[in-house]
Amino acid sequence: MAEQKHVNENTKNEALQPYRKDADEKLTTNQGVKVNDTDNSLKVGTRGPSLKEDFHFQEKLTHFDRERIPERVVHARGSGAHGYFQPYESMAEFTKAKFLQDPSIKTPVFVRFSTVGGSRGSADTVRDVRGFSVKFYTEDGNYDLVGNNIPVFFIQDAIKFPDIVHAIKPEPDHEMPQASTAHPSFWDFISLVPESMHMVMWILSDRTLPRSLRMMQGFGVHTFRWVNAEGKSRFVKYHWKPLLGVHSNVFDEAQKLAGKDPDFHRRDLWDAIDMGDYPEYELGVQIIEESDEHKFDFDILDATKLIPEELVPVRPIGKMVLNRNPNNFFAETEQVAFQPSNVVPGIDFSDDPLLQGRLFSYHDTQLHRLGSPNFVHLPINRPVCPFHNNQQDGRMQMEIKTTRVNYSPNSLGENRPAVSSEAEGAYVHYPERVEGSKVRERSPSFKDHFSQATLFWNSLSPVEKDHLVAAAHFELGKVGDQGVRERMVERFNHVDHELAKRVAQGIGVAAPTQPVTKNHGQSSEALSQMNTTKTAKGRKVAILAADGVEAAQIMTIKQALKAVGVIAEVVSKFKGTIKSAEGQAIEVDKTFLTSASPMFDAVYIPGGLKSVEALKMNGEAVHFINEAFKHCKPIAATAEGVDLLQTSNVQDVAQLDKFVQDDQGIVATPSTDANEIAKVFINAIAQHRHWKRAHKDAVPA
Ligand code: HDE
Repeated sequence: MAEQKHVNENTKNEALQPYRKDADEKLTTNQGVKVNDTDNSLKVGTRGPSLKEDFHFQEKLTHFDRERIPERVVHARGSGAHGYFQPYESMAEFTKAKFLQDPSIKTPVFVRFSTVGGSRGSADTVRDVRGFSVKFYTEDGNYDLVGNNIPVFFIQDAIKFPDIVHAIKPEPDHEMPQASTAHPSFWDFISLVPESMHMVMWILSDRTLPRSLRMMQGFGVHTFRWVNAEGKSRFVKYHWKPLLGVHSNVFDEAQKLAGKDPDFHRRDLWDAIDMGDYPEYELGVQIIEESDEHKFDFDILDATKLIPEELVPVRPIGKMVLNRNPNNFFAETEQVAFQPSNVVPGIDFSDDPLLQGRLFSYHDTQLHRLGSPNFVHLPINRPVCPFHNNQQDGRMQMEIKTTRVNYSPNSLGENRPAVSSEAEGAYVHYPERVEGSKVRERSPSFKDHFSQATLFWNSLSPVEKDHLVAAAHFELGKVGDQGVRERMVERFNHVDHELAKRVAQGIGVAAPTQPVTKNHGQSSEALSQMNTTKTAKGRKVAILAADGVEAAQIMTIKQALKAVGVIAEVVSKFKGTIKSAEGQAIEVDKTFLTSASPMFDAVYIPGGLKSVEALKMNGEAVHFINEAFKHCKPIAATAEGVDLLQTSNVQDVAQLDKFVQDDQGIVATPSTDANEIAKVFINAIAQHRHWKRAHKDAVPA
């Protein structure tokens, strides 16, 4: 893509501008009165009583008392970032949306990633769907694409949303468990609502354990509509693909990370942007002609279905780059208000009953959460184009409207603000023809709840299948009610007989003797993470070291890793510096207390007799290696560093006395020249995990 020439000029949104300090920044009250002491309240004598006239105290405390607003009822925990979107080429053939016309225009965006079930303060790495919301500040108004990292949803009709969310959330009597679906009420609901089975398969898969927000996909989920300048409409499905590939943690790691660093994803995103390693996602669309609406064996209005990429390929249309961290979490990430009903000319809705319900619910929830219809004037929510209307007053009105005319039609104000024609850029809803009787019924075309759940299962690699079954054992293992567990096995039996038998084995339920239906045997490549982009870029390596380490080996590996966008950090017993064999001071980035192997993607152990002897005697260092080994991460060692591997469980799998370059991701050489292993190590990191690793289950880590 050619370097950007032309930035959308309409970016006068304060939230998008960096924070500037006043030259003379003094503490004042909110009235602008300078304050002489903010550490002592005003009292009679030094021992009190305190005085009511202390207006600074009162203002400080009353504001503090009101700092919290209701957290989002779902997706409460989120992380935001600014960036831009740039199309690869004009999409004029398909949509008149202005931000998709000119490849030289960068449209500013604000993105919020989130978990769904947990509270604002819950951990990042819980097993959960991730929200993927993008606000495009286009010259025709704001467009919100509010998606998830899973392409389908639990339910088909929005009226069931409160039910599924109540079932997911902590149980109402004791408010347990936090940020987890591993509890009876969730599985009770799921076992009674078969339409949820496809999404449940995704929930139990590695998709709900992303390694990084930079390494997960996004989906619009619903079928939307695009309309071009001639008024021709087509259906579209949106896909965001991360340029770093789609990668996950293993469940054990994710659980440990929730304690070791509950902000793991937020920190990873922040640090990457801070270092200039900007996360990038390609936007793709599946375009379906209106005449093809009914050609599939599922209904494209049913949000529990995806359109396999084999049937309709994903066409890449542009790229999003996240290049600026927010200045203020509350003002931006917390107050940002997404609404699927925020669309611009050229983008319209389908009749998906789940989408239709969302078009109401988001605006309603923002009114409650942000407390006033004027939330649209908050800097993060304001459009970058001019906006005028006769909406008036309301709590926290931030504009001082200067006209006496606030109705339409009017003659006193020359009938302004005036409506526009479609040719002048007005949004005109697509004139879809509809007819029918009012009914509370589900379309018969929404009836098949299992075929795509089976498609997903068939598409997974053996390792992904193992993870899914283990996740089901964990989740259902926390359900005391035998009836619910039995019903779930029965549901899994509709997906695949083998799957049902494997799940039953781990949860104390008799395995079903017969399949319910024959597995259709179809699969789709795009559904397995095994087929994703493999790159070492964006990964993090721990270098285990102590006094006496060979500094040259550290430097060589660090340089080689840096050249391919991998960060390396020195982990040792104490913070501060260690002294190399050559007498050089080496900065320690993390200690065995402030870090753990789940925070890294790979481990390297440099040589240096004294260093390795000290690490051998340190149980935490040996545990670090064993844990990385168990989680199938690459492990490299040079010179005496190899001896540390001999002390760990790694010795069981690898011939450590000679250079190893195997498919187990263990890279070791007796040589002191770290260059000998750099390339192989980087390749091993790019693989992400080495699932073929033998004996890993036996490792006590
Ligand atoms: Fe949401 N959803 N949702 N949802 N959703 C909310 O809006 C709702 C659905 C999604 O980062 C709420 O501002 C209904 C599907 C994301 O701020 C609420 C239905 C998808 C976010 C709401 C759905 C999503 C939300 C809570 C069924 C993927 C976070 C706070 C019809 C396409 C947005 C808020 C952010 C948030 C309602 C289903 C994604 C209550 C009624 C399907 C990413 O309005």
